[in-house]
Amino acid sequence: MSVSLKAICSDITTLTVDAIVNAANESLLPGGGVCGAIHRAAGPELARECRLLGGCQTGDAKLTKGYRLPARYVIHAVGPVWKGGNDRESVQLASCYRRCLEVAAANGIETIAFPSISTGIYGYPIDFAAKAAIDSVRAALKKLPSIREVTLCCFSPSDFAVYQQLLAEVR
Ligand code: AR6
Repeated sequence: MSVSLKAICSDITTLTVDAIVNAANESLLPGGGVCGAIHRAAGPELARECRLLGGCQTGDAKLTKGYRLPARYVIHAVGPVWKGGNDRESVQLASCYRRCLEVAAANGIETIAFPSISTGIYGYPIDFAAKAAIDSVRAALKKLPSIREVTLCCFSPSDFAVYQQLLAEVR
């Protein structure tokens, strides 16, 4: 069976999938952007579990429960802060997506939704970020056959258009 990879324009906290990904920071403490929205929707138990994880390095990902979210799990990924593009940002961003899918597969998660990691507060340009995201997800999925569905969840129609365009291009 082939995996479904698609982009949508939505609030990720409303999605009924096995796991949603959080665009977190290295401390894993609640922040703004999608992180703030996820913590608000999940409730205070989420921050309590995050505090026990001892942080997370940029490019890596850690799993918690989803608490009051429709999603059963949250995978907290730490994207790079954009510093102009010559500081391994693309390697670190690709690593985030790959690590989330590896953590998902290791925990029996078959359906997962990603926000556009690093493209808000961390300032990563959307077109570069979307390309790194799609390339990394496609490469990782080849090695992780248990993942059935990957949703790239955009928050703005303009970001959605960028993802749609890239997904439509020949692989
Ligand atoms: N659903 C889907 N996407 C969303 C939502 C939502 N409810 N809200 C925002 N976005 P950002 P970063 C999009 O800033 O750049 C936090 O403080 C948003 O439009 O959330 O990785 C963390 O704790 C953008 O496209 O994450 C870190 O300190 C994307 O989510 C820092 O921000 C990511 O924007 C991480 O910054």
